[in-house]
This record gives sequence, C-alpha cells and structure tokens, in this order.
Amino acid sequence: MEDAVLIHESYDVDRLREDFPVLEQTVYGKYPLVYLDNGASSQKPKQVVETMEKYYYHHHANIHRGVHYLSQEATTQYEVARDKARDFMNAPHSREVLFTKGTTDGINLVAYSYGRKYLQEGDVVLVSTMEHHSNIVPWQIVCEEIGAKVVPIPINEAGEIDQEAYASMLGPKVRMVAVNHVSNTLGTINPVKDMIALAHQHGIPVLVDGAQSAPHLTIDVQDLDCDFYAISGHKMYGPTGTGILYGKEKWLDAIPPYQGGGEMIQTVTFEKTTYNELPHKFEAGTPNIAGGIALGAAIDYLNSIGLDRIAAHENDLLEYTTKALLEVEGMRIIGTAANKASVISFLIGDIHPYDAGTILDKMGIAVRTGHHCTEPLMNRFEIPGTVRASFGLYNTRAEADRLLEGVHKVVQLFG
Ligand code: 7TS
Repeated sequence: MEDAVLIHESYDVDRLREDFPVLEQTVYGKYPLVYLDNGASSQKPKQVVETMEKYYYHHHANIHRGVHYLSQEATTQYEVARDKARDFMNAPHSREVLFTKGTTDGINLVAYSYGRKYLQEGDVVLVSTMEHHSNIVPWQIVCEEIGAKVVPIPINEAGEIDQEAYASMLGPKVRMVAVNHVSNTLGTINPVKDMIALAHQHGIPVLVDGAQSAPHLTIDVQDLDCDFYAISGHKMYGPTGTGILYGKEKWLDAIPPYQGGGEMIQTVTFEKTTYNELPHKFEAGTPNIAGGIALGAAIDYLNSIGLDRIAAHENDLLEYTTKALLEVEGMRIIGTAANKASVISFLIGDIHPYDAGTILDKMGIAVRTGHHCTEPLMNRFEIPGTVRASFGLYNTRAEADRLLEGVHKVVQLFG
C-alpha cells in the first residue's frame, strides 16, 4: 500500500496530459473536455500519432514480400512491433503473437478456427454473464452451425463470477471457456488465473478477452497459462483497427487458417495449397502496417510510464470518485467487486441513463450510457443500462469533481 502511495505521488499527470492534444479543447465552445469514456476508446498521445505520420511519410511499402530497401525497412519495423507486443504480454515466442484488427477480430478468429475444428453437436462453450457481445456472439454463430451451445456462468450481486457454479459447470461436454479479464461495464477484475487452472484440470482450453485489461494491468500469458488472449490497440492508447491475439503454438498449429489470401500461404496450386508458418498463417492480406508499428509505439509509451504506476493513479481516481458518488442520494453503483479496475457504472434513482448522459455531455463530460454491449448483464441486473465513467492514465481528481458537479446537476433537473 505504501508503495502504491509513493508511486501515486511521483505521478506527474499534468506532464502526461501534454502528450494528448485532444484533451486541451473545450466542448460546446465553453467547457473544458472531461474525457471519461476510456473504456470505449482511449485518446492517443503524440508519440503514437507521430510514429504513424513518420511511417507514412518516410518508410511505407508492403511488407514480407519486397526485396527492395523500403519494403525490408517496413517489414523490420512491423516485426519489431510484434516483438514489443510479445514482451508486453510476456508471450514465449513472436510466432504466437498475431496482429488483428482488435479484440473482436481476435475472438472471431478463435471461434471460427477452433470452433469449426473442435466443436461438435451437443458441446458447450462457457462464457460469463458479464461478457461483452464480442465474446458471446462469435461463439453463438459457430455453435448454431454445429448444434453446440453457449452457456453463461452466473455472477453474484457484486458482479463477480460465481466460482462454485463455474467449477460445477466444467465437464466433458465443455470445449472452451471464454471470459474477460476485466469487465467493461462493471470493472470487475476476474480471477482468470485460477479459472484457467481449473479448466485445464478438465483439459479445457481458455480464451481470455483482455480488451479492458491491457491498458490497466500487467499481462503475463505464461503466468496465466491461458490458451488465447485477445487485446485491442485503441483501448491502450494505440491506433484503431489494431490488436493482438496471443495463442499457444500448439493450438495455432492445430487449428485451420481463419482467412485465405496472400501472405498466409506457402504454395498454391489448384490441386493443393499449403499454409505459411506462424504467425503468417493467420495474417492473410496486407495488414494495417502503420497501425501495427504505432501500436508498438503505444506499448513503448505505456512502458515508459509503467503499468503499475498507471494502475495506482487510476485506483486513486476509482476510490475517490466512488466514495463521493455514494454520497449522492439514490446513487446505485452496478459492480462492487472486491477487485476492480477504474470503471464506475451507476444509476441515480430512476433517472434514465440517457438523460443523465445528455446533461453530463452538455457540461463537457464524456461518459458512455446504455448497455455497453453487455445486454445479458443488463438483464441479469434487470436494468435498462447505466451511466459509465471509465478512467484513463490522464484523468485527474479535478475531472472527477467535474463529474460529481454534473451528477448533482442531473439530480437537480430530474431527481
Ligand atoms: N471485450 C471487451 C471486454 C470490451 O470492453 C470490448 C469493447 C470488446 C471486447 C470489443 O473490443 P473491440 O476493440 O474489438 O471493439 N468495449 C467497448 C465499450 O465498453 N464501449 O465501447 C466499446
């Protein structure tokens, strides 16, 4: 705890904010922007944008195919970014680190490639009740084709996965467990390491949706021993349309390619086509080269600050804001897990989240309202949606105060 305090005190948030020009603006010509929608997407530091600009102005060529200087240079930069992603997740090998368009893309890859090979009629894919639609719907599509089914693991009132129920649901019909590391709506940090160990006792592989963990927690896929881990670049201060899927080599070798095309083949004839080695087997076509390289810059940026320091800063904001919000009459926080990341979903009395969000917006405060692509979770809590404030590395206590001011205004107008 003492360490966390020290880390927090040495954190120069004003200095970091200078890296994000977008934060300097006023909205509706009046209010300084308070950006609390980091769960949906985070803002980009100059270091990331400048990396993209430099790449396009000076280094662009298609990769992995040119003998010429520029192509080799672009290839090297792209592969260096892959190595950065490998280190970021502590993956054993770069060939287990696939560039994707994002978490959704990574999960679809696994659902289709693994699902089509290993799922059979009557099989079960376990997901938690708090999953984002991206970790439900791809499984439903594949299961529907095959006659398998997606079964939700229940959660408790605090928004934690019911571990007893989970243990009892594992069995011979279960072919995959797919859970998020951090819930985008509740902020719950799930005990995925223990869940993976338990699934492995039954020989069941586990996919972890790390969309919300990557910007906040240190990821160590070897320590977790997960089979797949998917993240999105745009939520970790990197470009949109980028992401990483880590997969254990044994699985990536065993499952078929997701998409066919250039780059993913070894030889093509009309009689028989053979596939390229990892990771290229899963990277058909010309990728988002600039995005991948700039994702490497985002990883450098996070490392230069330190994820532990970012987490300490965000935890301070989480505690500070939660405490203050709870003093508002009629306040109900959805998601009160013991282990939480910096996401606060709330409802005030019977004020509709959309009304609250609209007033906050008019005061320059960007939050997300609605079901947050977690409709089954909303049904579980029997609510139409929530107002969600999600903090990033550049947010401040002064901004939390602005949110509170906004909430009081909402109460005054609708309460
Ligand atoms: N999984 C989780 C846990 C997420 O929070 C999201 C996006 C995704 C998957 C999908 O990520 P993508 O980058 O492929 O789109 N979550 C949100 C959100 O909370 N608000 O907008 C997007």
